Amino acid sequence: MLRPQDGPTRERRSLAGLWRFRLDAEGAGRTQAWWRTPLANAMDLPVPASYNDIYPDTAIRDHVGDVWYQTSVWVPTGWAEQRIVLRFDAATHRATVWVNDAEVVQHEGGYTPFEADVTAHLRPGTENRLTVLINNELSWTTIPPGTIETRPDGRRVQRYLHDFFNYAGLHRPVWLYTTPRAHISDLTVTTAFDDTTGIIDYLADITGEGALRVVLRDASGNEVAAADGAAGALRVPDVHPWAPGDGYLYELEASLLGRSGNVIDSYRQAVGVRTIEVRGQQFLINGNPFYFKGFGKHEDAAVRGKGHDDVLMLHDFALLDWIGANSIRTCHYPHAEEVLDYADRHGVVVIGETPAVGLNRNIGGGVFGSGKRVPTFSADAVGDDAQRAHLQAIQELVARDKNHPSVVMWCLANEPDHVQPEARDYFAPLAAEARRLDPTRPVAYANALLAPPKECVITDLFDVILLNRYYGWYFGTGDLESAETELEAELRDWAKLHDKPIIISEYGADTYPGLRNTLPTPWTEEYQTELLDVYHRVFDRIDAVVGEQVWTFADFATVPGIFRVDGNKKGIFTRDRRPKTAAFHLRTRWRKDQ
Ligand code: BDP
Repeated sequence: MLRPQDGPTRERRSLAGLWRFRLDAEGAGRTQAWWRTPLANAMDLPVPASYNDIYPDTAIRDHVGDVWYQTSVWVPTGWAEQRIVLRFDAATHRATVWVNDAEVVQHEGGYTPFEADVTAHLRPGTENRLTVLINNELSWTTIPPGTIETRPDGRRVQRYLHDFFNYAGLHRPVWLYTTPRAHISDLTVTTAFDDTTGIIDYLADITGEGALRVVLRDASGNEVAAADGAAGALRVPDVHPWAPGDGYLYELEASLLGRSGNVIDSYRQAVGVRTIEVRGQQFLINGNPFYFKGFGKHEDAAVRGKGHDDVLMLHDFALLDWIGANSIRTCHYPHAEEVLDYADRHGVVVIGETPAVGLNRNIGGGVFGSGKRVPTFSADAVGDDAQRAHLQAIQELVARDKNHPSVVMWCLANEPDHVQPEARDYFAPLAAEARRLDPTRPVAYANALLAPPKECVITDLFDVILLNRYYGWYFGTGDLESAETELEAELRDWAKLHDKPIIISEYGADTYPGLRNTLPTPWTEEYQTELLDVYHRVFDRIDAVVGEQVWTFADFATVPGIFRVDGNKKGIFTRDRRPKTAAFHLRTRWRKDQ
């Protein structure tokens, strides 16, 4: 799915700003057709942002159900001959959209873009009303799942098994953009090497008539290859590869040409030439073993919630660089496309994750259950509908991110039940679909410690083993000696059982900033630092370990709970991005070879 862009044949208009907003707990707006008139009794709300934390009002923060957004847009008369598209980069978790009186699109899933051709519904030269109904409910048919509890007083409360606050709203930019009527509708690029020559295979989808021509330019703007046809291969001698820490990008300009050679449409696609391969217990980028250093990371910040913000994004990347991280996992959902663009340009490696988190009735809010197993994959919990939603989430993630060189692997789920035999039937078609859609990237899921390695029924469906481990925290709290021996024994088991690379995709400890002790006791800054040391000693002794991603980059919001002190405090940075002691420690380790 192509991102909107400005260019000789296209124009883009951001709809960021203050919109009108209204809660609708009773769902009255659907029957009263609120999209037909200016939204009554509305308040201001910024887009993009989560709506939850803008006002000090629990009715908004904890709202369950429908909310309405509305704005008005002027469409210039100059757009009359163009095809006009309305695009939402994300609407969490589902949306219905009207332009003036017409419903133009519905979308399910809170973290991938969707769009509608609104040419027939917009009136150029006038002001147009744009209304969005957003619903934040999670159920056993949604990804991520959840359940709604009705309290004795009639209040509906959203429950869910994942450990981050259920922020909702228009989290990412909203665009109106134009394309010519005949246009390039999709582009797919994959890359390979023939010795020092880069090979770029491209495939364009075209709507309407026209001939396709592509030109590839290097980062200085020099043309290095060209081809004609909707599909083909470009060869670049002495190619400059994209590599971790070296985000070198070429630009592929695709032009749709009319009979006389006139340019009907043109689209520019950044291309990083690189390969990914899993060989035995190694993860190779461009044929070189790669070791992941970094974090599982949320999109989360005070006030804006999960709202995308370039200021915060840049600051986070600056901190990743400062600490010597080379990679992130986009926990626990696809992050904004701006994040991937930045990662492409700066050589940051990304594990792209779907929103399939909490598919496990034996873990709640990051906390493990009593040991008595409850089935997750069943008709009354995660069943066929959820699997269909999960499949759609995978398809939309790959469609959105397939061309990003920074994305080196798909993580299809975080901590699902991996022991229940039905997990295999659930995951086999999902892994197969991810491979079919994208044969160039490995697939994985992040494993929680529910059972010893040999009891996992799904590892062989995947290419890389991602392990989220909490020895010394949830298991053997405070006992770092046992943590060291148990972690090592378990990792050696995995390495013996499977000829696959292992990444520790989560490890860490809640740490209250400023809480210090001469003895490392849980919640202190000393304990976080020592726990990381213990894990690092073990990782360094096991060759199959090809990466360490600490949980987590920064403290983040969760539902209230006795295990959470104003949110999850496993951040190496606080929620306002100040370093805890462990940050300096990690910096020493991660920067030692740089
Ligand atoms: C893991 C989850 C993560 C949680 C973390 C924790 O993958 O989402 O936040 O534990 O408990 O189980 O801190």
